Amino acid sequence: MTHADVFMAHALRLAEHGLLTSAPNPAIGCVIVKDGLIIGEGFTQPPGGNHAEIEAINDARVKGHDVRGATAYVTLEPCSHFGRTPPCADALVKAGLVKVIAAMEDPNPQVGGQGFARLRAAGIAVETGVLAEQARELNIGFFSRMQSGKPWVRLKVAASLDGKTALYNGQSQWITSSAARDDGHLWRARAGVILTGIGTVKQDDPQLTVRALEVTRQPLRVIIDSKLGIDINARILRGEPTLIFSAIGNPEKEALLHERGAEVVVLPNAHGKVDLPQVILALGSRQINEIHVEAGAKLNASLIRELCVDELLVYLAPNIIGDARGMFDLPPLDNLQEKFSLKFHQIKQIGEDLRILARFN
Ligand code: AOF
Ligand code: ZN
Repeated sequence: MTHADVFMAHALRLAEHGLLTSAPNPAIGCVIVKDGLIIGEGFTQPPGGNHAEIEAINDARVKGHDVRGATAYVTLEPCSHFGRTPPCADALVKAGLVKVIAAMEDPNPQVGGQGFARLRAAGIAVETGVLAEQARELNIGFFSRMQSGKPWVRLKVAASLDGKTALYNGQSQWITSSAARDDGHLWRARAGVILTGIGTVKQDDPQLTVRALEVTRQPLRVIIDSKLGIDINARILRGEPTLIFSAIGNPEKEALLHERGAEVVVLPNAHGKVDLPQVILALGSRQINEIHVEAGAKLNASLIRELCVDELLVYLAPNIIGDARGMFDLPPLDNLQEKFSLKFHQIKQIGEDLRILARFN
């Protein structure tokens, strides 16, 4: 590890502090280094609040340091545009920094290299590419949305070692342990949307909120309900906002749902079902970076068949259930060549269970 790697790793750890609050902005970290010492630290504040660089400059000043002549390590290119806040590149110039080391360029077309250009034009040395892969991973949803218009879709399943998620009678509590359930809530919390299907709403009457940890904002709950058959007394409609995608309009039911604070969007495909790829794009237009799917085997399968999933988050418990419900309600294949191939991205033991992150190619 070089010195630059060490400081950037520190900036990445700071960035993580903003993971549950910065959306739709990426969670960015910044450290200001002078004479080999960290004199200021910052991370992205909730939208409208300071970006990481401004926080780090302020932090150094509050601690009585002179930032002139210092180097900033930032996990993303400093911004060059007037968004909710003024450009960080200008603030770094004004503060008298001499060097900026960024993990990578900002994929936001409003920035996209112009932050670096502004810094260079002001005589500041710029380096980029330090721990770029880690920086991208941390904000994978933001990068996905900026590059394709689509949020990053992570589909969670908790299953026994033989891949079963529930008994045929619906009983599913609890296959995995409490450590895995708490870990699952952390992934819920960092997503902008928790997506489920009408089958799960009917079967489990879930709340799909983050409860295992304290959060300042709850993800938007999104329900795929082709026939708009949701019970208006469903628990998911209480409290936090809910968005329902259906394939048919039903003004009366929609009015009832609006009274409950839910929004209904009619988005059919040619088969009379909800158009799932369009749902993903629609959520991207609403500035959602990450979608966390917690649904039943049917919707899980449709999302996979319609190539809407980027990553599986699988908790595997060390138990065997036997004949029971599986993860994906996919039809039998005639040929193994038709299988869906993934790559294991990360495997970790969480309490007694295994957590597997696997990505589609
Ligand atoms: C930075 N530092 O910490 C972050 C940046 O509307 P605004 O002003 O909050 O700007 C949001 C955009 O700024 C966001 O889309 C992304 O391009 C960039 N994020 N930039 O210099 C930061 N979070
Ligand atoms: Zn900025």
